[in-house]
Amino acid sequence: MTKPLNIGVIGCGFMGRTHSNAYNRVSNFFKTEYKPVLKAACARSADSVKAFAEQWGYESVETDWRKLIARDDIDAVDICTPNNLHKELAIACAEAGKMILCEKPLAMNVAEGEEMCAAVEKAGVVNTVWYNYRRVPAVTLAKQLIDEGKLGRIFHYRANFLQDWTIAEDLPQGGAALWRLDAAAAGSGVTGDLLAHCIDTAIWLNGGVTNVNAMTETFVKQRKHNLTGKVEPVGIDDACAFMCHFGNGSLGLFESTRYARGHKALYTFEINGEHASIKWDLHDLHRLEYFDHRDEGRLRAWRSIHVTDGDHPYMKNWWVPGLQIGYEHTFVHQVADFLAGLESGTPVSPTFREALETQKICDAVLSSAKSGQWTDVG
Ligand code: SOE
Repeated sequence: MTKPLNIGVIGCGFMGRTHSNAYNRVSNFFKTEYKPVLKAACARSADSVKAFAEQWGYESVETDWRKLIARDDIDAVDICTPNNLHKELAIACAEAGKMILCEKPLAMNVAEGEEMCAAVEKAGVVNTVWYNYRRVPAVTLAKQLIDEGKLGRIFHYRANFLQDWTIAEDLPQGGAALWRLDAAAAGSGVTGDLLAHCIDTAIWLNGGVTNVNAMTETFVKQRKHNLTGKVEPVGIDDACAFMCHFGNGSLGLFESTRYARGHKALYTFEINGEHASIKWDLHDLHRLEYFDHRDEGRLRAWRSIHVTDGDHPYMKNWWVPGLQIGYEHTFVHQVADFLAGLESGTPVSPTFREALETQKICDAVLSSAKSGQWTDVG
C-alpha cells in the first residue's frame, strides 16, 4: 500500500516546474512506498499560481507562504524561490515540523546556511538540497567507477559551466526570471548559480577542497532594475574562475561564465587519475567518456559509454536498453531517492549539512576573488 506524501511547493518558476514534473512522474517509474501528492502551490501572484496549479495538477493554491507552511495537510515543503528567501522559509518549515526540499544553492552565504542546518537538526526534520546533476546516470556511474578505485590516485579535476544569456547590455536585472542577475536576491552570480553545481559534483566525486584562489569579473557594471525602474550597479559576478587543492592532493580548475557566446549550458568535467580518466558533458549527458591505460596497447582509446543499459544507475527504471533519458529525469531520480530515504530512514544526500560544504567553497571563492589571495575553505 502506498502512503501519500503531501507536497507544498513555494515558487512557481523554472525550478517549480522541474520539481513538479518530477513529483508527477516518479511513481510511474520507481516503486516507492511513498507517493507524492501535489497538495498546494504558493506564489505571490494569485493569477500565476492558479495557472501553475492547473498546469501541474496541484489541488489548491496559496499566496502567502506562511499559510502554506501552517497547513496540517502539508508533509513536505519544496522551496523553489530566489535564494534570499531560502533561510527564512527553511527555518519556518523546520519549526513547523515539515520536511524540506530546498533548491540550490543552500543559502546566500555560509552564515545563513549554518542557521538553516541548526534549525533542521534541532527540529529533526528530513531535509535535502536539489543538486540534480549528481543524478545524471552517467555522473552516478562516474562516482561508482571512482569509488571502485578504477582511476587510482586522482591528479586533476577540471570543470566548466558556460552560458551566454546575459551578454546584452540592455538586459535588465531583478524580478521574475531575472532575479539571478540581482545580488540582493541571488547572493552571487555564476558562483552560486553555476559553479555551485560543479562544486557539489566535484566534492561528491573527489572529496573536500582545502583552499582556493579565484578571480571574478562583472562585465556589465550597471543594468536597469526591474523592481525599481532605475539603472543600478550590478553586484553579481558575471564570470568566475578558480583553482584549488583537494584534500586528496589533486588539483582543481573551475570556470564559469554567462559570457561564453555560443554556449547555453555547457557543463563539463574531466578527472585524470593514475590509471584512467573520465570526461562528461551535459550537452551529451547520457554518455560517459572513459580512458583506461591498463587496456591492451593496440586497443587503448577513449571509450564512449552510452549509459542506457539496465545495469547502469537508474536506467532499469526507464525504457529498454539503448534508449536514453535527459535533463528532467535527474529531478525524478532525486525525488525517487528522497522517497526511498524516507522508507529506509536514511537521509538523502546532499542534506543541508552536506550542501553547506559547497556553500563554504563558494564563500571562499568570492572572498579570494576580492582579496586576490589563496583562501582556506572554512
Ligand atoms: C541558470 O541559467 C540555470 O538555470 C541554473 O539556475 C540552474 O541551476 C542550472 O542547472 C542551469 O542554469
